[in-house]
Amino acid sequence: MSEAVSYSMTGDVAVVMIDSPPVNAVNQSVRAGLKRVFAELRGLPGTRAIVLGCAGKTFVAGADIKEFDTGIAPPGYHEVLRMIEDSPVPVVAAVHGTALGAGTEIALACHYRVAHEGARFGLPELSLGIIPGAGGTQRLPRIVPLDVALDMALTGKPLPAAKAAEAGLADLVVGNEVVAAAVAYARKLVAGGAGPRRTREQPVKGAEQAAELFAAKRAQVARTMRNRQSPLALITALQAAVEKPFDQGLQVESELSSQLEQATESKALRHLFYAEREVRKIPGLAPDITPRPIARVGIVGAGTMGGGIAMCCVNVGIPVTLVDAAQQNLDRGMATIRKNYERSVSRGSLKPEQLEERIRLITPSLDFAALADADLIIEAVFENLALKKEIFGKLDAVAKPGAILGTNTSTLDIDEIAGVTRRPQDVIGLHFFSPANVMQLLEIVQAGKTAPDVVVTALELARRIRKTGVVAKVCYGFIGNRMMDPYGREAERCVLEGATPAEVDGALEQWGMAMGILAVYDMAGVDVGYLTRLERKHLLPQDPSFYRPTAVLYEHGWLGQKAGRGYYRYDGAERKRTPDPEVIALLREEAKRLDIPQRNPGAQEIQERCLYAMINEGALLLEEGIALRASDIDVVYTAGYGFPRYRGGPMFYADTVGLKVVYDKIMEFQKTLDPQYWQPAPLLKKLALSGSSFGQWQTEQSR
Ligand code: 3H9
Repeated sequence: MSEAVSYSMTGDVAVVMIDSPPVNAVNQSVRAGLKRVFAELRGLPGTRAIVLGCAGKTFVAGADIKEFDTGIAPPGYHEVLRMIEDSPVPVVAAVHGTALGAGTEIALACHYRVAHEGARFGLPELSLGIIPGAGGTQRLPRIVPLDVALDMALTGKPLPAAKAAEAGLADLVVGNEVVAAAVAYARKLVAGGAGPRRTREQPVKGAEQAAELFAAKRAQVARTMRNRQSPLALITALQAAVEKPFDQGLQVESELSSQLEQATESKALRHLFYAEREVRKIPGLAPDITPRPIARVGIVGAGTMGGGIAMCCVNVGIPVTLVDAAQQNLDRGMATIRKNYERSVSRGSLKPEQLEERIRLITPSLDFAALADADLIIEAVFENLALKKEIFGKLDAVAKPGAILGTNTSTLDIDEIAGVTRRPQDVIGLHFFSPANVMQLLEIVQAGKTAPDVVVTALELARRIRKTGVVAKVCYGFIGNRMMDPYGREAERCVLEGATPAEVDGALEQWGMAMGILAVYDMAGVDVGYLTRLERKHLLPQDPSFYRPTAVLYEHGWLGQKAGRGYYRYDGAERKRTPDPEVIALLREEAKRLDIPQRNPGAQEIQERCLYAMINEGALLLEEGIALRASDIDVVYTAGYGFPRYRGGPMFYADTVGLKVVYDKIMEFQKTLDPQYWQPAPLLKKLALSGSSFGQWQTEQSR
């Protein structure tokens, strides 16, 4: 078996290499290997310097996340990093790829750092609900100024090599092979008489600003990272670096780290880390299926959605043909795309010549025949089945053999759409979320006859355009919108019972949703949901209160933000939402007409009704096989619906509450609320009564 850590001598410089594919994550064997090698080198006469580098595509990308579940077996991080730092000869880190988390911390324990020009240094621990736990909070502010250290650790955004050099984190940036460059650098150090430069012996940089900085960051965290504990713990640990000697600071970091590792926040975020990688693996699909090549994409519909999808493609260099029935739509669509890119240019995230290049990659056309050479055509027109069927008939006539036909429907029956073509095996749902160029999620809907390689191609497309693709099967609303239905139903019903829109949204936002659902309706357009429901009226419950508030707003033409009013008023240049007394009074009147007794359900009941209704629907989706895994639902909700990541997604959240608690509450609501809506999903009932969880169920299913 090859060793995770080995060394060789290049003259009097020892080159230590970590080789732990795929990303050199630090596990027990890496730590043990480093300990063994550094001990051996200590006793090796003639060693004048040590270079520490990594094999493969990257420097250490972090601690092995799996170890947080199993416990960190000895030797521990502190012991190993201390050995590196204590080396009597200079140790130079040779960094390429991404030094993340424990990777950056190892580099900080080295005495000097040489970085490849493409390298990046980052501390993404907060995204896992933990803080740097291998001395990062104590060593980083001794190398870079305190404000830079705080920003790096709070945002998790990696510093590119050039910026790292500016901040003092990299001593040298090179364009050639980094290990060889680090050996040359080490030789120079030795020749110049430089010895070890131990980070822990350096003073904290910028400590004089510490008090204001910490106060400002605490206030910012309270505002922007609601309900989370790791960001505040991070600030406490950095504060210890300023206020305490190194070893005591390290102790503070260790205590906070172990608390955080056990907390639900970190378990939820670690769950998502795995869930987001698991979604790419589709049970039942042979691993050797190759995706179809996608060199050109066609898009039908130059509206907000079509334009956003076009941007996703040209952003990664895929040329697009954008077709619409009316010239003015094409002109408006192209103008919007340009305006969006201009905003990026003014923010400095895009160069003007890149803007022009991207616009050049889009060919607008009024003619469906222009789609003949597209490898993938995505229909993105209004949500109307008859219209979509008509378009698919036309696409079938013009698309080349083997071209994939995607529909961006968010609710409709894709089998029916595929049925109008002679190639249902090439038809798939590609549900983008608005704004498509920003939102992370791509729901990939495999219809009854969709060929496996078409699913694989869609997943590959998601990867290329840097989105998270989640595969679902066909049903009304697929995973995301189907679960939104009962969630929104309860929110609207709470409004009729006496809560104001601001109380309903406030309860959901306080719990952690990015935006309350009623404010979301205002943003998306009140008409969108109303008209979708109108189309499937025959399938909806015979309940006059069902989604009635939205209908009332629609009838008044108060269609949300675009109309300046909906559930709220949107006045002034900022279009800030404010409660609308007229709407509240109108909804009270409506409740009276419907004979709904008035009471205020309160925040906790609003949260439980909305979330448990959503979770129950999720359990039905699992039973029906619409979602492949409970964790896929969690990815859909956190990537596409503003569900708080630190709660892990709806199904993981249900597990943390306890399925028996959720089930009992649903049974209580069955008695106190409208029983037609409070029927526990059989799977939820079974798991709750047997003391199981969605997580356990998923593990059993995959065996
Ligand atoms: C930390 O360091 C704590 C410390 O302070 C010390 C505390 C005491 N562990 O993403 P990819 C796997 S916290 C285990 O598809 P890419 C991943 O699951 C850590 N496994 O590749 C996948 O496996 P599979 C801080 C890991 O090229 C495979 O590697 N570090 C880890 O798109 C390929 O991954 C982070 O948070 C890991 N740390 O992106 C960095 N990382 O093929 C997390 C990856 O079986 N990682 N794997 O599904 C990343 O951001 C990306 O993986 C990276 C590569 C950018 C490195």
